Amino acid sequence: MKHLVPSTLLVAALLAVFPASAHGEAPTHAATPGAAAATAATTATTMAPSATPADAKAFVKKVNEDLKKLYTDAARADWVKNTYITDDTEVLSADAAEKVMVYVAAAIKDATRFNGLALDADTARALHLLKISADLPAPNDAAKTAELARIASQMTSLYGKGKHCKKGKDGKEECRDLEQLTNVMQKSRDWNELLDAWNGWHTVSPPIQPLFQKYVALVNEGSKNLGFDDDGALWKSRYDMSPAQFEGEMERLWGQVKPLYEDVHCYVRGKLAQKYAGKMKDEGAIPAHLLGNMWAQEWANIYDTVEPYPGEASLDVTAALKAQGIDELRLAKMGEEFFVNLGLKKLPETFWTRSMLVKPKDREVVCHASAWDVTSNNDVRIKMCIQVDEDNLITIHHELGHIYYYQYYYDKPVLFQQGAHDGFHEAIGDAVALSVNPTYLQKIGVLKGVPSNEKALINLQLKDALDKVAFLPFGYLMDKWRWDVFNGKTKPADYNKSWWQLRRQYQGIEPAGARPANAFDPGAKYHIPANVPYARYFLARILQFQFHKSLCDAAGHKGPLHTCSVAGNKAAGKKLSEMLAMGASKPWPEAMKKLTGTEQMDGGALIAYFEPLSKWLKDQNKGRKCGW
Ligand code: X8Z
Ligand code: ZN
Repeated sequence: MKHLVPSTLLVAALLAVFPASAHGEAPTHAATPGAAAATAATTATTMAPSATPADAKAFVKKVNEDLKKLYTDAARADWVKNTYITDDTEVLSADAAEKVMVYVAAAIKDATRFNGLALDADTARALHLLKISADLPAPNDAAKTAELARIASQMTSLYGKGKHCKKGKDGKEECRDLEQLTNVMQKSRDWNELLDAWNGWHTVSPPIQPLFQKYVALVNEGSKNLGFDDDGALWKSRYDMSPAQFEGEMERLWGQVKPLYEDVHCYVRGKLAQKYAGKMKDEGAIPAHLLGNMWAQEWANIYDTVEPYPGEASLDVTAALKAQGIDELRLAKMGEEFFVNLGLKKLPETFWTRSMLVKPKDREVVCHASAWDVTSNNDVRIKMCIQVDEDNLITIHHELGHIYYYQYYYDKPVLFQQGAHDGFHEAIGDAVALSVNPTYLQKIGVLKGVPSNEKALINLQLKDALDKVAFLPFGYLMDKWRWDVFNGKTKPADYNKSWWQLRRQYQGIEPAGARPANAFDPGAKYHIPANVPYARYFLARILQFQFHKSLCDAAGHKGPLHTCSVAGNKAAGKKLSEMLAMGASKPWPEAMKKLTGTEQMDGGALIAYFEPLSKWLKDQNKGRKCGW
């Protein structure tokens, strides 16, 4: 077996970084990650006999300190890379990430010497979180670790820089980036124009596939190195239950909401078949380019095509925002105001000076929205290419949800500076945004004259469902695809085939024509080249309704869930911030209990929220042949 450094250095380095004699005192040496990594291979055997609970506590303290420094270095480099993609920043970010990888792998192995000891709850929790913390698990080989770091960085850059170029009418080459192509997907209702934009973006991903294949092999090797069957097993281990139980949970939750999705699918397909008569039939799967979104993951952009009662309620939030001259900064400020009015903290001044809210004209950036705490110490920022529209109004609240989580747990040890699980992190902003409903938008003067009759309600609910419900199968299948890629059931030659099998099976979506032999369509979705697990978003769609319900209860709301907005309610804000402040310090069911009073994830609140629509859809779809 290869070692990261020559084995003669191992013991010396080990003693320098995690002294065996520490016995309760925090080691005082500043660990260099390389040295820490070097300790990995021998630690378990050399330290095991003398390890005590006090050693474990000291070890955790040291790891938290080291990680804070390493994460900060990596985040600074990554921030610059994401907001200024060049060959240099790509390497700098990869190098910083590599240091984290090496350190984390070594620390995880080192921590095995505490196995079987009776530890206090915080120490045990921290060691558990350390074990599941590797974003890019390092193989036990320095060259491979470095290669993995570089590949991961390259894949994100390729995606971020992605453009589709073709000869224009005047013979000149014209290129369109994802933002431009997205614009077409949102606004065009022309079959060919939509297909052209869809096909265009899907030419960006084939060059990513060879890198992705190597990445799969390397993260799997790294995961085995850290004691997991494969990288998917590591991802599934992050929910305070076994990977098999987690798969069961996902399936259970999907089962709760699937009938509602099928009803939405059926209704929308009927409308699209009318709109695109002659091009598609009202049966089977829906062509993937018609749903207003590059990945057909959220469909609210085609609301105009499927509106149940045309003209009954003007829900054109985009037009309203534009009419009022709201710019990118104002949109972000509106988000902050919502949280502040709940009684939560203001954003630090540095948020406004350091965030990237508008796409720079002079350089390549990764536009996919993200939220950061660069120093794990309230250096919070958003990176986003805001366009003033309804999607972005919701996304800004989503990102601020992450930022507010950071703001409430940044004084905790770094290992606890995470969501109760990653679905919690994704759900906060969305739960809050459920209160940014038309009634509220009318109150703050964005929307005018929102009627409250039955037809307007159905319009509104359908529009909501196009985003919230339509997303569910996509949220589920993204990782279903990767789980089987990681465990080897899906071979590289079948990547695209299995992707479309899942898209067909769960979403009832299919490509408009045969895909080219070199197509790598999963790579055209950010989170796949960017190595971001996706089950979190599925869970967040479920959780946000549960959280919304609890916040509404705290606010004393009476009446159906869909009529609730907790805007300005301090009791709801208090309840939320208390849960946020827990970070990951306790298993997620405890955080869940704090906010909702239960320890289970449950789709019931989502179903209750959409009850009026659900009844209406059943009526509409009567006698039609639903399903695909
Ligand atoms: O990636 C995101 C956020 C950043 S965590 C913008 N989302 C998923 C996506 O865009 O695919 C939010 C919804 C789902
Ligand atoms: Zn997010």
